[in-house]
Order: sequence, then C-alpha cells, then structure tokens
Amino acid sequence: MISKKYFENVGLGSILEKVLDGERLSIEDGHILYNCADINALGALASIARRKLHGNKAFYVLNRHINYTNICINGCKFCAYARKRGEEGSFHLSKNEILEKLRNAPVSPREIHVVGGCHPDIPLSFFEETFIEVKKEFPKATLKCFTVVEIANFANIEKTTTLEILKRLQAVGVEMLTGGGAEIFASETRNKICPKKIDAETWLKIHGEAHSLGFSTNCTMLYGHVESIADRLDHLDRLRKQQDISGGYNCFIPLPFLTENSKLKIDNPLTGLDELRTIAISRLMLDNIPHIKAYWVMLTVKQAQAALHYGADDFDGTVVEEIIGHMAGASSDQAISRKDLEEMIIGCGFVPVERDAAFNEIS
Ligand code: V47
Ligand code: SF4
Repeated sequence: MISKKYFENVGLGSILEKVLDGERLSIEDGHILYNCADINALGALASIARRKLHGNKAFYVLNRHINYTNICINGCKFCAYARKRGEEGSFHLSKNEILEKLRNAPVSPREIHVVGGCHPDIPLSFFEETFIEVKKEFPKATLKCFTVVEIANFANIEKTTTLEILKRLQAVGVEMLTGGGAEIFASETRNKICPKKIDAETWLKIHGEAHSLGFSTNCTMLYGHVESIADRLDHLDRLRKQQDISGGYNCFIPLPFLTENSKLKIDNPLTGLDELRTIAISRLMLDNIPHIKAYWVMLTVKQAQAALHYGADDFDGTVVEEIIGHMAGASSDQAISRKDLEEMIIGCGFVPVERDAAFNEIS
C-alpha cells in the first residue's frame, strides 16, 4: 500500500483526496496525471478507484465476434481492415455464414458482438432477418451489434433517422451497441484521421438516442496516433458529460492504435507504459462509467493482465475470431478459452467472474 506521503511527494496529494472522496477530477487534474512520471503511483490511484467499484473481481464473458463485412465507404486513414467493394480481400458474410460461425463457436456465446465496415448498400432487412434467426438458435445470447457509425450508415441507406434504425434493431432483439467509431472527438484531429466519419456530436447524439430507448452501450477511444494529451482528456470529458445526461454507458475500452498496414504514419508509436498510463487515467476520469476493458486482442494478454492493476476490471472474452485488430498487426491469438481466461486473471491476483454482456454476474 502506497502511503499518503508518497502521493504528496509525486505531486498527486490533492488528486488522492479527490479519489478517496469520490470527487470528479478536472481536466487540469488529468494533465497532472499525464505529467506524473511515477507510473506506480498512477496504477495505485487507479486501483483505489477500481477496487471501490469492483473489489478484487475481474470480469470475462463467453463471446463470439462476427465481422460481417470489411467493405467500407469511410476510408479512415488509420484503418487496416477496410476494403473497397471489389477490391482483393474484400468480403461480406451471408446469413448462413454468420449462423455457421456461431454454431461452430467452441462454447455457446453469451454475447454476440457484430461489427463491420460501412457497406454502401446492405439493407437493414438483411440484419433483421439474420438476427431473428440468431435469437431463435441462441436465445440466451445478448446481441451487441454495430457501432453508431454503422447505425448512421444504415439511416442513410434506408433514408430514415438513426432513432428509427435503433427501434427496428431493438424489435429484432438487439440489446446493446458496441463502443467503436469514437476514435478521438476533437474535430481538428478527427478530421486528420477519419474525415468522412460522423463527427463527435453525432456519435454522442446517437448513443444518447440508444440510451433513451433502453439500449446499453459501450464507448471507446483510439489513442496513440496524432492526437494530443489535451485531445484524450477532452474525449474522456465528453464521454462522462454524455453519461451524466443519458446514463447508458456500461464499459469504456481504450484502444491503442496498432500501426501495421495503416496509411496513417506516426513518429512515436505507443509504449507499454503509455498504454498503462492511459488505462489508469481513463479509470480515474470516467467516474460515472462502471467498467474499463483491458481488450486483450489489441493489448496482448500480458499487457491486459498488467492493465488489471492499472484500473481495468474487464478482460473481455473468448472472442473466437477477430479481424480488425489483426489486420493492423495485433499479435494476440484469435481466441482464448474460458480456462485460460480464468487462469490469467487468477495469475495476476484477481478473482475471475463470468459475466453476461450487460455485466450481470453468472454464478
Ligand atoms: O471502431 C480500427 C478501432 C474499433 C484500428 O464495444 C483500431 O465491447 C487500433 O470498437 N488500431 C473496433 N484500433 C473495435 C471496438 C471494440 C472492440 C472490443 C470490444 C468493443 C465493445 C468494441 O477498432 C474501431 C476503431 O476504433 N480500430 N483500426 C487500429 N489500427
Ligand atoms: Fe470503415 Fe470502421 Fe475502418 Fe473507418 S474504422 S474505414 S468506418 S471499417
């Protein structure tokens, strides 16, 4: 246990007081945290916040990712996954291919995570028909589908509103949205890395709409590219303000930028310590979002284990197949078994707790 004196000596005395009192940290506090060279102190502070919420538990889920298409009209500069229609390596899955992938998952999934590119013309009826069948075959699984960027794309294709799209998806059993597509909200930086993507206000607005309909959603931040520390803190601040208003975010996932095959060239790739620092600061700034995910696919399993000591409480899940991160150079495996997830969590001193998609504990 690090003493109060220790935090004072590294310039974090007043932030420690706020964390202990459950007081919101300011953006200025965020800068102080980023400027603190003592990574152990950051980890200890984030662990105080994490343990207040979740004690010694670390969550995992039996899930299956489905990336249904990589055809995308957005052309984000950082993305190594997307292809143009007809380009070599482009794909989209049929309803039967999606069902087959689910049937062949090593364990019956509790959470089905569906995301893809912004395809120019797959009609929403394709997903409605597919999800009706998926729910028939996998009634216990929660459908966690699409980023709000895809929701906006469907609204364009169907010439309707995003609210209407959300209602149609809800009617066929979709209960959650994924957190992708947030990237970085600050407009100048966002325009450099994904100029065609919906802007921050629209991204937040659609999450607000989803929350008003009773969806719970996740949220992300892509970091380690051309953004500044001020951009990161602005991003976290906008998420917590949205959460104050609409309250439906379950989990935040900081996504470290993976550089392989990306058109976005950067001078200083992230270090492992940068990743831990950002995870810790996310935990401390996002006082109203219950969970922070250590997404092992992008972090590697070893770093995800370390992240549990830097504020993260969720290890994500079995995943089974993932393309977005692997196209960008993720060196992790495609899948992890329940046994391995549990052993990894125990191995770094936490108690593994299986959860469903909404973070209800499964005994
Ligand atoms: O939206 C794309 C990001 C996201 C790269 O909600 C990249 O539970 C790093 O959002 N390096 C998709 N990241 C993944 C995602 C996600 C993952 C796991 C769980 C959840 C959840 C959501 O991946 C994209 C984009 O932000 N991304 N390219 C890259 N080169
Ligand atoms: Fe398309 Fe998503 Fe890749 Fe952007 S990040 S190009 S929206 S698949």
